[in-house]
Amino acid sequence: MELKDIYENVINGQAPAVEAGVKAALASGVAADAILNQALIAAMDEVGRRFEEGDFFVPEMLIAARAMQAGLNHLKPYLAESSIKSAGKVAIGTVKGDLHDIGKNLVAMMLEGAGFEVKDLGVDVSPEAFVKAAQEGAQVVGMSALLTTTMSNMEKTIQALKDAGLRESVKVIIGGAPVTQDYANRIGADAFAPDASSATRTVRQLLGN
Ligand code: B1M
Repeated sequence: MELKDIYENVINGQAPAVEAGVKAALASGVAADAILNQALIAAMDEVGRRFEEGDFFVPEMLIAARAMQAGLNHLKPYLAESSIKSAGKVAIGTVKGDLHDIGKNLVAMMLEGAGFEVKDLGVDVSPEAFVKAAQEGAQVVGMSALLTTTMSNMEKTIQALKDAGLRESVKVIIGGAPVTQDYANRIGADAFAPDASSATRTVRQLLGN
């Protein structure tokens, strides 16, 4: 199985074929970081591009992200051994009071697909839990909210980061259906992203990658 086949199978959302492809490539001696960069990450970049151009929609992106994840799960033990460097550490969660996680999961998967080390804090995440993740080394804190009633917890989290003396050392990106760039400006977030693929690009920019 060639890297190009893995790449195509990720784009087409063929999880079992991606997994089989990764196993075959490893067995034939292809380096884990080559599989990651030239097949999995490259494919997710292409998926993001197609999404932004309106050729792909959320379902296709989700299916591709799951296929990428299937390959990545198999690759992870080998990556630990390789010299690959993480693109950066991101802690992501859905804010307190909010249980919507489909968009957040998609953003997390796209970030992981782009080579970031992602700590998924889950849903209903308190400001204190985001602060703890920043204390534990997250360079970027990502918050998602789907309810107008929970958006204010983004501002509370930013305040909690300030109170903990961490605001200068961590970048904050926010997103979710009711969230806007205006709102991000108003609450002092570093960035807003309207969708998962632009979130990846924005996090790269925030970290100067
Ligand atoms: Co809820 N819900 N829901 N719901 N739900 C909405 C959000 C709602 C708009 C539906 C409606 O009334 N039309 C409405 C909110 C209204 C408002 O606040 N203005 C609503 C409501 C009211 C509720 C409940 C209060 C209903 C009730 O119980 N009375 C309740 C709240 C529970 C809670 O959270 N405490 C509730 C519950 C649920 C379910 C559990 C049934 C389920 C969630 C399942 C789950 O997530 N595991 C659910 C669902 C599925 C929805 C809708 C239908 C779909 C949301 C979704 O997954 N979209 C939603 C209506 C809608 O949006 N059409 C709705 C797909 C997803 C890929 O998009 O999450 O926007 P999204 O993510 C995008 C971008 O926003 C962005 O990238 C993603 C991918 O492109 N993005 C980020 C997201 N996070 C980001 C973070 C970033 C960057 C980008 O940086 C960190």
